[in-house]
Amino acid sequence: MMTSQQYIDRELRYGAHNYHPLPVVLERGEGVHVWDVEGKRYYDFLSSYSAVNQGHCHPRIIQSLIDQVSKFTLSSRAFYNNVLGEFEQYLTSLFGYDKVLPMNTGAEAVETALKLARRWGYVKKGIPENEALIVVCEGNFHGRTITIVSMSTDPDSYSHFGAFTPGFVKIPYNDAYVLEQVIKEHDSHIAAFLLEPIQGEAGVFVPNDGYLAQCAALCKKHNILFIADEIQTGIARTGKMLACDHENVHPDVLILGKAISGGVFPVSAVLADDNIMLTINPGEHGSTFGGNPVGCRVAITALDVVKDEKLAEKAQYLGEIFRKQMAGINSPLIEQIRGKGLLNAVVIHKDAKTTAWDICIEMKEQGVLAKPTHKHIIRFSPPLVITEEQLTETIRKIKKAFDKYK
Ligand code: IF1
Repeated sequence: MMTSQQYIDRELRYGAHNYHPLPVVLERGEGVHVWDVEGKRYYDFLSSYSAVNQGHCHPRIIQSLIDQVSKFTLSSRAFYNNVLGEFEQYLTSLFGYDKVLPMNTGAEAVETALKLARRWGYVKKGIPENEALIVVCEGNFHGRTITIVSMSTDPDSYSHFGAFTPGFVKIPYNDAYVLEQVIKEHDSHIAAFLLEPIQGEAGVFVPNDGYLAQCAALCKKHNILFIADEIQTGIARTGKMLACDHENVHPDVLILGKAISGGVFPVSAVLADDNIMLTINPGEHGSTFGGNPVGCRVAITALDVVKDEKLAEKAQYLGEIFRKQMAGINSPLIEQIRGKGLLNAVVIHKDAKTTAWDICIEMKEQGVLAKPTHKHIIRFSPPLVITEEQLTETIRKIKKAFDKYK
């Protein structure tokens, strides 16, 4: 039998070094729990970056995967298949759009939204060819492609990956006034404003109440598409089906990924109404695996689970409890606890000797897995199927980890 260290050494030897994982090797998951190769059980407080909101290996989702893969896996879009239309009808009626365009990963869906916005800008808004601008926010994270890192302000994401895609204007997040100024400056050339309703990678940065609604109103007034990247915040994570729902904002273009399939199969999607979506014609965009029957079937079940198990309501209720109980930990290391629903972060004092990494290692010893973002922030995002008792038990373990560094 191999030890954890041997698995880790093998990955280091043969795999690219594009990640720095916590030293734990997982082999099994069920609901809120994962097990390492030595058989130790952990509470998963990352949920694979909010992809497994429905919990690991949800039996209903796994069953629909098994049923579909036993029957038919891939038609390609050269032919129709009998599941794609059902998925499209389901998604458009659930989120209130005319059309959906299916892709696989988050980055692909973001690329799709950018192409859609530019196309709409040229053929509907009348922006002069090749001059469309898309406004994005400082601190954003939308994925890893060359075009997407061209929007990034994080040197880890973009350094030495140039030349970059032009056509982006970067403004501070959480400041509708700056958006208005930029619109005044470039108005007729701006196709879209793209943002995360809560910035994930930036450290679960929640904007002020009203920010999303103000931005959406400005976009509407100036004929600019409001595009929400809800890849991480969507699918009940923040206490509503979409984070934009907290401010009753209906984005012109909605980007979904991650938990849309319960983390079982890569599925992403872009939603928009006909006047936007139908600006892309046959042969102008697509993907070999996009809209495959396995992903479609899995996503339908994964969304059924979110509704049937009332995961949005649970996230809302348990999020309040989480932030309240965490405030009771009372560690001198903790500067702030912030978040919405079950997307939360603990900010460690920047000048503290103890880092977020140290705390995560100690939490791992206690049987809780979470991952630092930057040096001083820990993200806490358990599967939404967690019970109140399990949440309370985990917070006791988290407290023990912090107490170790008193
Ligand atoms: C990694 C963070 C999470 C995303 C938003 C698009 C994508 C993501 C809002 C791209 C992906 C991931 C990928 C990940 C780390 C991660 C992340 F720390 F960067 F912020 F989730 F918390 N839009 N987020 O959050 O989706 O192409 O990966 O499917 O390891 O790079 P993808």
